[in-house]
Amino acid sequence: MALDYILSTLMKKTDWYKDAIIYQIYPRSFCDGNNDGLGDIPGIISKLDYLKELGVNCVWLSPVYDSPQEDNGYDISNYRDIYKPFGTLDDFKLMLSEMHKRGIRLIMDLVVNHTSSEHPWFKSAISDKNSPYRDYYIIKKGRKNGKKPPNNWSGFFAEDAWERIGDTEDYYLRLFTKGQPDLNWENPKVREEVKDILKYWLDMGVDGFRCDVITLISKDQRFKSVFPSLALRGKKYFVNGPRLHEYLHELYKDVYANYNCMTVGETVLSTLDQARLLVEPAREELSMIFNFDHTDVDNYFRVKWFYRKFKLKRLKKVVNKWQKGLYQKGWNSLFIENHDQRRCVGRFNTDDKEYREVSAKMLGATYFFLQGTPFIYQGQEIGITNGDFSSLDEYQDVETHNVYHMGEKLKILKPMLKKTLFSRSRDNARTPMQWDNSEFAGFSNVKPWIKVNKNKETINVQESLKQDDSVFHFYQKLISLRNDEVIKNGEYIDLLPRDKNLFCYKRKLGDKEFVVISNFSKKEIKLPKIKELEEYQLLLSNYDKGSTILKAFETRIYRNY
Ligand code: TEU
Repeated sequence: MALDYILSTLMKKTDWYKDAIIYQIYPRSFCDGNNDGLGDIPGIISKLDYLKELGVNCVWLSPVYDSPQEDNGYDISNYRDIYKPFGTLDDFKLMLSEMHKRGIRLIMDLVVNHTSSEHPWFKSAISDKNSPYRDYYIIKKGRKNGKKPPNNWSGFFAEDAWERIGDTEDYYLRLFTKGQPDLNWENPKVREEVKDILKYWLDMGVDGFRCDVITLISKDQRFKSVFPSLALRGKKYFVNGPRLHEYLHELYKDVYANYNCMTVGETVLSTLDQARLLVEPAREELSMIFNFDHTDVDNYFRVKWFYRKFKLKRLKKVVNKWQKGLYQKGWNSLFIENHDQRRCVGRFNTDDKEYREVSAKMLGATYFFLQGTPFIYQGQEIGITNGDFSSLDEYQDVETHNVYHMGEKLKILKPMLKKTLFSRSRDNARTPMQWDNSEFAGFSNVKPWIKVNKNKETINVQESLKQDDSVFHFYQKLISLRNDEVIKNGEYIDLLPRDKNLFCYKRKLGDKEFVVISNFSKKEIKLPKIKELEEYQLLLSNYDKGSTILKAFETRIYRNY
């Protein structure tokens, strides 16, 4: 077992996550160990040497808990057991020890803003008004004798936020699907349940948690209606609610403080000021957060369906805000893909065809040397593209279907609806991992639960491992360059904030400087006259020979030490 891992588990609490390179696994789509068409834990175990070779030292595992899978596991019916098709608790324990043997930590997905409607708590809550679990959920009387919901809030999946309980006058709050009732965190029993769940997995040796939609757990108890709007009506009453920090500090004090673990909060719609309160070490709430500002630079109103042309200056402004905003105040997370976002190649003005590899490398280098902990989403390290779905029935994601039906209701023209929906659907990130060019891409020997992208013929791990200049080997180099004090603690300085095509920044620690320059366009652009680029040593580029011209999507990394 890797020495630094053993040492850190002996020590009470360390900020090991500041040296972590975290690989996100979406279990349904990673590797199918028993050929039932679904990825699973034995499949993950069979690929741990691959992750070791890539160089990552921590895995974020999207939910593997027991679940009816209405939202692919983000709807949990038993927090202490594994979804049977994914394997058993013994499989899980074996996976955890095999990871630790390789010096790879594991963080689990903590989904406690809501449970599944199949969870025994909820079943009891709605079957008996006097159930001790009734107050585990947010159940309110409807207006007009139950004919109308308690207020006009709407949820994240383009539906009303309330579900009527049978033909009673009562409704339960569900900000996602009707199969995901929100928990009532006002109830101290609910918070005790969550603490016990955390201790259960931490005592098993798990190293931390990615906390799902954690900024939604506190709701404004006035449950007031709001002025009608198209999306997320009422969000000011259920995002960053009044007791959020109190609850997070309670979890820290009663659980996290006693383990050498980390937490990363998924904080949709959070501002920099709100983020500072969440990650300032002295406040003892979260280790870091996922903010989504950079994933909203190509949409309007932070709703990804409202397409907006990408502008590099807008992205640089967001990166500058968060790099400077949290510098020496809190720790950032760094990501360009996850299981809710479309693939990055072909996004941010890049190209997923002729320039796929250089685009994947350019985007990788650009985000990898910012301050914070980098996350790599499965397949990103070989430059996987969006899915090649051709009809709505090939999509599996509940959100995609909900939004399609809302689009129909709003009479949005089908071609426009499909274009936006298909390019931005979450299923683009959930196609089976492409291990080789066999029929089902080495993911399985049988037809998977979701369509395999035909481009697995050329885009697959086997091919990437063979080619020295592949995206995989480029990510290996990025990972090896991150182990550097300047990257860890250096100040962030944007060297070309107003340039429309070039993203050039440096990380500075004393007189040591590390510089990244990236061309976000297909055009060839003259290398700007910046002394750092003329005098510093070129470490890495996604093109063989550098010149005074930056080629399409060219990226270069320099340093003076
Ligand atoms: O996502 C929350 C969230 O913000 C997403 O729903 C996002 O708004 C949406 O995908 C944008 O299209 C978390 C999980 O990451 C997601 O997979 C779950 O569906 C959701 O919470 C509910 O648990």
